Amino acid sequence: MSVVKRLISAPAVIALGANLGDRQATMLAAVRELADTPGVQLTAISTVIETAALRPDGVDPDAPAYLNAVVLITTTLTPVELLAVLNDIEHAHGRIRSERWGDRTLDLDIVDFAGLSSTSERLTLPHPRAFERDFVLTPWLELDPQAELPGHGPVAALLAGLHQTPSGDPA
Ligand code: A4P
Ligand code: MG
Repeated sequence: MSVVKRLISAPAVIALGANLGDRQATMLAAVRELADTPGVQLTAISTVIETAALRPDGVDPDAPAYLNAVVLITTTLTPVELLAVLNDIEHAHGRIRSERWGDRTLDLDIVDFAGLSSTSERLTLPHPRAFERDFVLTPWLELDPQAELPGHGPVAALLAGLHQTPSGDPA
């Protein structure tokens, strides 16, 4: 049974973010390391975009800006095995976890894994905040115009909703 499972490749969407150090070099190295991981096949890499840091209390224009990107992979790893690989790559690039949404050399999140749903704290799928994040949805849509975020619908529609100008503002 486990042999059969490991022969089946599952598609996954990984979001990358970095706002400390040589952001571009770190992200490039991380993508290479992911591509070199046994059981992982890289299928697409998005354009890298620069975005203002989002903190728990809103966008912080004074914080170091992020580079963000998305990569698509197929993998024979399980979701938890993939998360462990991503955590190892983050660690190798000097990731220190201090405060929530604090500055970081590298953040690697699993946005979607084969449409699976998981609610554990260690691994929530799909990523619980991806649906409202321009810096995840824009690069993902670039790679897959038909992309759908499980439980939330088409990525194109989610992005259109984020970009909609609020109407009916009080005068
Ligand atoms: N975890 C659970 N589900 C997942 C998943 N699907 N993928 C757990 C990855 N990790 C997942 O993550 C905290 C815990 O989430 C881990 O123990 C992991 O097992 P973390 O990377 O240690 O910390 P974090 O990233 O600060 O936490 P969090 O709440 O996941 O942050 P977010 O939501 O990822 O936001 N602004 C810009 N412009 N660009 C960014 O990329 N990123 C963040 C981080 C904030 N502001 C940003 C950006
Ligand atoms: Mg993270």
